[in-house]
Amino acid sequence: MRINKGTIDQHNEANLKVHRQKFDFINGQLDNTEALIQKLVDFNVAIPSWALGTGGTRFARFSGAGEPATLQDKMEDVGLIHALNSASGAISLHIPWDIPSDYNAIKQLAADLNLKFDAVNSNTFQDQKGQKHSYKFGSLQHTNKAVRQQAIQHNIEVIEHGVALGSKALTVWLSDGSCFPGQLNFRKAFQNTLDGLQQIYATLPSDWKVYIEYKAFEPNFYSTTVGDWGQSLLYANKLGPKAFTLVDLGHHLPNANIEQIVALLMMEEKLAGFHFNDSKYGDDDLTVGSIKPYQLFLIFNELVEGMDARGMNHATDLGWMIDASHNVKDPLEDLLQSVEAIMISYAQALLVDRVALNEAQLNNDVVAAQEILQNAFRTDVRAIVAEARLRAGAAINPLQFYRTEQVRNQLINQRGNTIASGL
Ligand code: LRH
Ligand code: MN
Repeated sequence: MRINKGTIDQHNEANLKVHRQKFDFINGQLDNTEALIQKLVDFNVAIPSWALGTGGTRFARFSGAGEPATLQDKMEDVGLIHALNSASGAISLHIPWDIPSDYNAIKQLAADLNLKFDAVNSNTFQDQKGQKHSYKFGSLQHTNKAVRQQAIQHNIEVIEHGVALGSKALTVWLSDGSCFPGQLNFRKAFQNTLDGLQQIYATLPSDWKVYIEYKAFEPNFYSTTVGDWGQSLLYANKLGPKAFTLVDLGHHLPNANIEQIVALLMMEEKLAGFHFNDSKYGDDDLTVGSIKPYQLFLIFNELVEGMDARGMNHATDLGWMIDASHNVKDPLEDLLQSVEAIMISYAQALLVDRVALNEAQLNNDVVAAQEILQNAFRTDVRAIVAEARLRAGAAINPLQFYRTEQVRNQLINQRGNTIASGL
């Protein structure tokens, strides 16, 4: 379903007066609004192809309606989100869930929808129909060479799919690990995995990157072979300059200091980017900023400090992706909320008075340091984020537009009560 530009203009017209009041109020308090707005206009977060349908848990999945049934439908839904917030101009595909049947048609559709193809994701955590060897006891770590070879071959094929689409990165998340003490020789599992990753790495095009995504637990519940940032960094350093560590916010043990991990990975120039989501307990894959918005702000605070310290391009030098699952929300509303939360945290981090913070840190003025950070975190930047959307031709209030225009009902009328497979 395509959003008509005229309808967005009408929406903005109706919201302009109130928006102007809010924007003029915050603009009056800041001295770098224009630079801030330009950074927001340039910033984009990729949408995962697997998060456009309703998700579920092992207990139940309460499916929604009007959900995408094909890759084309999924791209249309990402295009719809991007038309409303002009900050979601990329889709991240998962192979084999999203193997294009016609590459040229898919690339033409992406161009029509103003979308790029972000990192492609391999999948050796499920057994596909007709698959020769099972991944029940792992893939690249597996004790059986034939299983490892099958997983290596799959990742090489995923890179080929990505090259054909114009993607520039492969994300490898391995569910490999063990469920019981004694089940696995950790050293051999690491070495098998490294050997497999080295064979995959050797086939990477010169301008590609490989993102090593770590996760503390699930589906294995005793050990995970890429279980934390240290292990992922070990692999990335042993692989070479095109290998980086990907931070999925939900993949940490409780109370992990993720912003410190981010600062150090950037110090090592080994930060790939993110799978943004939020969680209270495990890998809950909840809406970004819905549980720990202050943590999200602190992560962006380290990102802005680290990127500026290295003269990095905020919009393009790291991988910005969402990885969420929608058990009780409309998937598109959930994704609109997630992108909004990311833009708000990024804008607040850009407001931090770096000179004053640096001075407070040098003087160990702990109170002043907290005041400087929380002053930015407590600044309501929503009108500035909306202004960036307005200037980029998108909607002042995407969620309000989505509901007022009854977009979900229009999708149901168009697709019928189709139910898509979400995670
Ligand atoms: C694993 C993960 C990984 C994806 C999968 C869909 O928990 O975060 O990034 O492959 O979710
Ligand atoms: Mn992830």
